[in-house]
Amino acid sequence: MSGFSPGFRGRTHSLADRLPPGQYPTEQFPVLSAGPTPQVETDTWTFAITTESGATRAWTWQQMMDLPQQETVTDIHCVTRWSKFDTQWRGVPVDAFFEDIETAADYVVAQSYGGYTTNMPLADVLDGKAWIVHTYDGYPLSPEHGGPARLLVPHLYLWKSAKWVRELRLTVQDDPGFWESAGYHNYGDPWREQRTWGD
Ligand SMILES: Nc1nc2c(c(=O)[nH]1)N[C@H]1C(S)=C(S)[C@@H](COP(=O)(O)O)O[C@H]1N2
Ligand SMILES: [Mo]
Repeated sequence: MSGFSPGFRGRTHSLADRLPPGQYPTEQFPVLSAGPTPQVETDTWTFAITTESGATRAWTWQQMMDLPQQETVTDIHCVTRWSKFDTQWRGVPVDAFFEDIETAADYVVAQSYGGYTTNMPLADVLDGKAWIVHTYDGYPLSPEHGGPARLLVPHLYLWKSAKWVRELRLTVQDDPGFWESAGYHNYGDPWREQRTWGD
């Protein structure tokens, strides 16, 4: 033990280090939806990427499930101040859908069944930073949490994680989504507490 400074062991495992400013931890998983929960069936589900030139590539549910799947365990942070540690998801890294996509766009707008939209830099959904997830905690993702599949971008506030995701639309110009147009921060980094426009 001697040789370790006081508090060393405690600090290395401190949950406080994982809590962004202004957040509180919760074991619950609140539901936050701007409208009714759309009924999206897997047999008619498609997920598409549309480039800035209008070219579209689409995947059926089975085609999505045939892509390499990944488990991820991550903390999530909602702008309403709750954070949830160690959430477990299964899905496809967004990178896998981009293998044959030709684009020079720098931005993406995620579009959902039901009409919700949210924008972010394209770089923020690539390089292992985002997933299309269909399983939560070992069970099919429930409709109220975005099932059958949602975008998961855990390093940004959870409003960027579009539930019932239908399309990623690539844009040359940044195009604010639903909450971003209503005063939420355009980027939404929880560690810099980017909640609203002025932050
Ligand atoms: N399609 C869609 N996606 C959405 C929303 C929404 O209203 N519609 N709400 C966002 C917000 S504000 C948050 S905090 C999270 C909430 O996800 P949850 O309901 O699974 O907790 O979903 C985000 N994704
Ligand atoms: Mo939110």
